[in-house]
Amino acid sequence: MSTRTFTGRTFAEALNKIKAELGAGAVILKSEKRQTSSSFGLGGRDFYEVTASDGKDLQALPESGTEFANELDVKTQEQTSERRPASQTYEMALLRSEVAALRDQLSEIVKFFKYSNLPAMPEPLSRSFANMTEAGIERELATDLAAEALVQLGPAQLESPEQISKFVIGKVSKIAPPAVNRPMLRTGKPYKIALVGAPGAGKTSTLQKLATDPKAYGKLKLGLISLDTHRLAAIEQLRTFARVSGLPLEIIYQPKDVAAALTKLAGCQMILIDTAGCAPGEDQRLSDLSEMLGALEPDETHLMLNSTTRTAEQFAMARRFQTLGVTHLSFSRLDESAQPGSLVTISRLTSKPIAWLAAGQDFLNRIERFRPEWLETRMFSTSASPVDITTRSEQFVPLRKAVAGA
Ligand SMILES: Nc1nc2c(ncn2[C@@H]2O[C@H](COP(=O)(O)OP(=O)(O)OP(=O)(O)O)[C@@H](O)[C@H]2O)c(=O)[nH]1
Ligand SMILES: [Mg+2]
Repeated sequence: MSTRTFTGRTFAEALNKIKAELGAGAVILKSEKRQTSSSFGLGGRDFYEVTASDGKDLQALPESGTEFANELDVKTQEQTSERRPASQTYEMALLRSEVAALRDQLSEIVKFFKYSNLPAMPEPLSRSFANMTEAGIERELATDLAAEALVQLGPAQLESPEQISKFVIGKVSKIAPPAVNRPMLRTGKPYKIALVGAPGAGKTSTLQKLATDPKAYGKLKLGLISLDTHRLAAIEQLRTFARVSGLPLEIIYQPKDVAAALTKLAGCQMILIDTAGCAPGEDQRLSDLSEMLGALEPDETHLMLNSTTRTAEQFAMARRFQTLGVTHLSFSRLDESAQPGSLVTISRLTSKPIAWLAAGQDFLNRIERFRPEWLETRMFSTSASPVDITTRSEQFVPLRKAVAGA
């Protein structure tokens, strides 16, 4: 590394000299404003003294101490792999833990500065930022999105709330993608969808909406399976629904009953599987369910989440159910949720696409596929009503019409 001091009448003049001599990769180490010595008691002239290096050995420094800490960590790990006296090994371990703590602190500091100093934003962008956070998008993500808009949109676009919301939704749809796969309808081998989740998450209601609404699976030849055999009331709830809607229902108590039930429902295009709610701490119930689902081999396993519960709780639930091979997230109670933006956070944290959104206790017109535009309406439109998630009124399947009124 070569270090030199440059002077100039202005800072820019000194900087130009540095660039010319040391190249664009130069690193400023120190700069001072000084005065030439006075002659005959008169004041001297101002000038700038700037010390810079060619930056060759300093590549890691501008990135903060994190890289230095990483490097030191690697080096200390390499050294401890050699045979060393116990006291040295202890010191190395101590040093490593201090480096790790330092690294954590540095990343917290960087985060603090990044997210507490919002860049100055044009008024429409700052309003969009407020809309995002009010709708439950985490503040850090909203800050990142606003900063990206600031850099990527032109001045005219930044004055247009519509252009900003399009930009934000474009980004959000990559972070929380809608489920794009459509069921493969094969003869003799029904497509199976299981709904899992905490007690009261909305599994059975959502299953009923999916089975009833023509925009969901209401037009398909459906069969139902219930694995929720712990409560008599749960069996009765689904039995009544199956009877009124004219759908075949199989209740499975043990994994060995799976094959027979699937044979009975072989003529269906799709089978919807209802499961028992598993609360935190009910590990046995979760592992029983895992065994049942292992035998059923669903094509999709949706984790049902109640959108009105706290994001941290939804995430804890997602972690708990990951052993069941969850493929999608579906949400209930969006009619009661003031912060639908939390969907984005959960989808991002779990890396799972969002499939269905349910909003309300009726079966018809209370379920729809997640689309990023839906979130756009909820976040940026002042007229969006929380209850009104669907607007289309397609013809209801006559066979299941009675259910809607039940
Ligand atoms: N407002 C509103 N209520 C809902 C929604 N989905 C479900 N509910 C209500 O929430 C309660 C629980 O719903 P269920 O569908 O029985 O929940 P579950 O996950 O099957 O519950 P368990 O079988 O006990 O684990 C019921 O009173 C439903 O009517 C929804 O989208 N909006
Ligand atoms: Mg249920």
